Amino acid sequence: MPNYYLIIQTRLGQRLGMFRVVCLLAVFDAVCLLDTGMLFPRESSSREVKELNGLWDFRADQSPNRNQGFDRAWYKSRLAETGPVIDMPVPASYNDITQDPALRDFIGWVWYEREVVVPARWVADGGTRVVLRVGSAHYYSVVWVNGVKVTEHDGGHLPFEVEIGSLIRKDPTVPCRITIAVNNTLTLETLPPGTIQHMDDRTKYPEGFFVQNFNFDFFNYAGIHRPVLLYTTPKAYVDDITVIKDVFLCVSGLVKYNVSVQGAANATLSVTLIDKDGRCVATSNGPAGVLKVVDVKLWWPYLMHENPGYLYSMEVRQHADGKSTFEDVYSLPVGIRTVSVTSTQFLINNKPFYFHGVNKHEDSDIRGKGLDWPLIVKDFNLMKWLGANSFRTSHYPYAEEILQMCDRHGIVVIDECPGVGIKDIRSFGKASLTHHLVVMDELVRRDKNHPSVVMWSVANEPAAEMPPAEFYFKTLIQHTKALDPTRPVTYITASNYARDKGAPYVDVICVNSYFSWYHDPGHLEVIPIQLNTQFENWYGKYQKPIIQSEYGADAVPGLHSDPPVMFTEEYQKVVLQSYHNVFDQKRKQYVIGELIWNFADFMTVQGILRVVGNKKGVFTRQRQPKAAAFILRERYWRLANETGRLPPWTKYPCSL
Ligand code: GCB
Repeated sequence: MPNYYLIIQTRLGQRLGMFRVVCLLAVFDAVCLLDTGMLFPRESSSREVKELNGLWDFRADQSPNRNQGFDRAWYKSRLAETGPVIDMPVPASYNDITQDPALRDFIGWVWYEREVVVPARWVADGGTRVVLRVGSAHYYSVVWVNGVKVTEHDGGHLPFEVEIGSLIRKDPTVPCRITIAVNNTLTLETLPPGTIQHMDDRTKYPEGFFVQNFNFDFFNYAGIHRPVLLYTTPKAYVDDITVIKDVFLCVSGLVKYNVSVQGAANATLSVTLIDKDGRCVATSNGPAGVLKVVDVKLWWPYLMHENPGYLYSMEVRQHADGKSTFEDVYSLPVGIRTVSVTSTQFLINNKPFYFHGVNKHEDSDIRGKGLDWPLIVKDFNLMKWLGANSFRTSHYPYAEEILQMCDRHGIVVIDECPGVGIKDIRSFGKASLTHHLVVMDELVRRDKNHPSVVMWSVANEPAAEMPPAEFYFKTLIQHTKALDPTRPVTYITASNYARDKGAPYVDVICVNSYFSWYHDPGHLEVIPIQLNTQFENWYGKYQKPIIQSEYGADAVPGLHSDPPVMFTEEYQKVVLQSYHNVFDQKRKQYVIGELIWNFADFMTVQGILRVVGNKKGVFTRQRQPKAAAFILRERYWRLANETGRLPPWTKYPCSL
């Protein structure tokens, strides 16, 4: 765990007589409940990575209590010996892979297994750590290697890992068999929460019938959603890196870093910052220090600068000591930028930033929530086509690979934890809060170094008016701020401004509203007045900047009507335009952003309000534009040309 340090940093300001003290809190250690890092696995001269993606053996435990796999210890032998297995791609949700509705809607334990040939040199060299890492598996996972339990993890959207070197060395002649059992059952204490309801009335339901209830609007896809891999490090290794960036007079960049090493008491470290042309621009030694970059190239958002997403590479080198410690090298991309908030503005590098972006889901045909590179790249191309400069990871942390794309392309991110659907008062209890704090620790630990991440969102639309919400959100937000004092913290509200218990603690008010959809359906004329009232009420009470974090309407592609009626493409268009008119007045005052709900159509549970999923996308689930996409595109490019600093060729779409 990085030792957060007290930096008493005197800078040019001191010379000018302005003494500035930057206290980056000794609280990190005090609040963070985790004791190891979670650096993204990267190859280097001292590290190798072996991906285990592809086909795994798979078996759902269909026994009535879903516990046969544990009762009969399926992990002890090859899964195929315990019963019938099928091919299952990793990464992918398992739900839409077969034609079996029972698997699509399955609740309980599923088992994955795969044998791996481990390179002989990894086995032979006892000085090599071999780490098994799962990018994410939804929701609860237990992992065995050659029948020995090695780890378990609670939570469906963040990575976990375990060192397995000693196990694979036990008998180097047998292949390494990895078994992962994953359970998608949600409880009142999971994030997101859910409950299982058994239906015992035999006149209505078959024997053993039960359903899972939850208060969120996306399909609870399950399985191994992100890459599984093995990677190596030396025995003594760079375990974590924390960088905190500051900019001085727009000329010098300061990168304060903190490196934690495991396996060596006194490691010798050197740190080098390298620019895109391969030039070394700053160096330092030791586990903590400051890299000063003269003529800094700042990290700017897409459309705010002609050279967005500028990244340096920070090379951390732990030197061999000639005896037991070997060299370890880790390179971390670093973008230098600042973020701050005033009562009316969101500032990046001290310049006002207006969020014109989208809300997304990790969701697509067949793969469900499985990481899929063609989809990721297509989505980035579509966001750029739209002129979107930002998105929110509604309603859970997305794959770190996506954040890396954001860093490189300058797409700004509001990074949300899976605190969605917290509506039951029992989910505000101690166990829920404790778990929520751990999830924030895991999220900040993974994403703290991404320049694209500018704000944390601790929840979406909780029942914020319930009495326990005040203590719950006060604790959660303060904890998150202590973990990361450099970024604002928020949660997304849909509560009444006067009764929302968490709003006093957030830095930015993020409001969701669906006027003329869930309220006054069909009455487009109410939007101007109701939206105006919404903004005036929130700002009047809190004097904090506001983001319209969701708004929109369902449109079934190809349905048309003029005058517009609900579910047609025309209705969706007019909803957007009516919201935009109000945004244009309020963004001159305190509205700092607008995020459409949603980028693309996505799957939900079946119900009378959803026609094969949620259709509020401006793109279909197959990423084809609806009429609303063109409205948004015209607007976003106009906003970009007004608020950004664009090279001439990017102005083209304005002539639309
Ligand atoms: C919301 C939720 C989002 C839903 C959306 C809708 O407020 O935050 O998860 O999908 O509304 O379409 O109802």
